[in-house]
Amino acid sequence: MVRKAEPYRIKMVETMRMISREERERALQEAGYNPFALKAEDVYIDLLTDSGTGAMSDRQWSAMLLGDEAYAGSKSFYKVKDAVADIFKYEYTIPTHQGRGAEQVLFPHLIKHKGQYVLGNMHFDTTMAHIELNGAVPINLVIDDAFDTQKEHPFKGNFDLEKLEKFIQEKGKEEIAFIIITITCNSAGGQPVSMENIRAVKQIADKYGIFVDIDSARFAENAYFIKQREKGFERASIKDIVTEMYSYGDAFTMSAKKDAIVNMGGIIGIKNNTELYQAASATCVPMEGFVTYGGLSGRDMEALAVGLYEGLDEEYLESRIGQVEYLGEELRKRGIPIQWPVGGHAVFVDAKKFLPHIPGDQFPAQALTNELYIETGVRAVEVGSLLLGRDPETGKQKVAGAEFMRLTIPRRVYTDRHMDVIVDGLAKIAERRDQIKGLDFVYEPKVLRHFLCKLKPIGLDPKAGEDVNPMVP
Ligand code: P70
Repeated sequence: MVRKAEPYRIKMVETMRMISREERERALQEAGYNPFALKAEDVYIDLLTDSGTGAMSDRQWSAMLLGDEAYAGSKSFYKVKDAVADIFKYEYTIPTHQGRGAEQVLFPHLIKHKGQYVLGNMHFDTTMAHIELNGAVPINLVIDDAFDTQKEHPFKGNFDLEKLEKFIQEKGKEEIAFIIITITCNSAGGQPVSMENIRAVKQIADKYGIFVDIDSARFAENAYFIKQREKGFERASIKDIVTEMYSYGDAFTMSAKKDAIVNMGGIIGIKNNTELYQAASATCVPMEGFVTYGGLSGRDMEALAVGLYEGLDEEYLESRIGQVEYLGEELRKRGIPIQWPVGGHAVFVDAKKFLPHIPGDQFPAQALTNELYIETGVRAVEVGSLLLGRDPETGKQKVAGAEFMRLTIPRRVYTDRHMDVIVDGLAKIAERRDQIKGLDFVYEPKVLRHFLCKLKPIGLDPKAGEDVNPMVP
């Protein structure tokens, strides 16, 4: 497909700078070989996340001036509520400071007792943490094809419906706290879930009386893929596709920092369930703030109400996903193994294939991420064994289906020339890949360890990392 030019012009720019290779080596060592601890100033192209890193539009910035002082009954809140009612058709809206805020408020009301299961296609990091913090057990039931990075499949984020139903039958429906559908499925590579699959999950849930939550960070990108790839939706509008997707949920938790293109914000949407809304509201007040601002300022909510619609714009989605695809195709031409087809928000490099000599418990994707920073100043992020963590009961490393380095593309921020820098860098690294070493912990936090851990390369100086201060982020 011929790509159109970006459907926007750039009105404001930020100068970026590349520090020298020696400076990058020192910065990474000081960061304990964990790019989360790098100063953003020391990063050239930042592909750590697409969360809160998008460029807001002139319409969003000007809407911010309309923001009120946001406490009880904020007029900015009602704009978000109206947008949620219009797009998702959910009755209740609770704003939160970001996605994990929504999770911490809603999940305790869905988990009835310790040891219950939460069934997902694939849980992402904070979602998994909030499930575990509430004593429940997250189970991933994505189709096996999700882990076969070379296999063509239009919807690699789909649930394995047979596995889902079998799990419910084996454990008993009262042992299932809820089902969570993550769209797009971040951990599998930003892979979409088909409408047919979402519908079928809801049918199974209804059969057993199980609640369905939609983890909604990238809801619009998922709808775009449905329009592109699923029969019967070729002519539907993105908004109508979103509305249908959400007709199969009972609630949603959303990090608005992704598809709603704001720097900060989250939403809980609840369909027709006054009791749950009341319970969640009572938790929101002490955790996030009053229910008409949930940790956000009026300005944030104004930008969010506009962003929810901008994220649905088809020309924008075509340009955004087209850029991610461009990066993926160029990498493939150079023989770099990636999750294929590429997902919505990122290209996921298959580090198991790229660095076959590094075992999972030495974090090959983290090693590759570090090498990419040294080579090019580009910061990516590991989505593999390091992010997955340990079983909280046994303390054993969980087994990752894939070891990915995620090249996450912020919305409306970088150009194709920036993508080329990444491609050239990885092609160079490929030539010396067998010299790259695995990593071991110097400091390992118990929960969400990937954000704050410190590491050292295995087999280098055995004292390396000993002077790392774990208290410095
Ligand atoms: C990301 C960030 C956040 C997220 C998500 C899904 C499907 C909920 C949340 C929580 C997290 C991250 C990871 C690595 C580096 C930086 C940030 N995903 N559900 O980049 O939302 O962050 O707003 O609390 O993807 O994928 P929030």
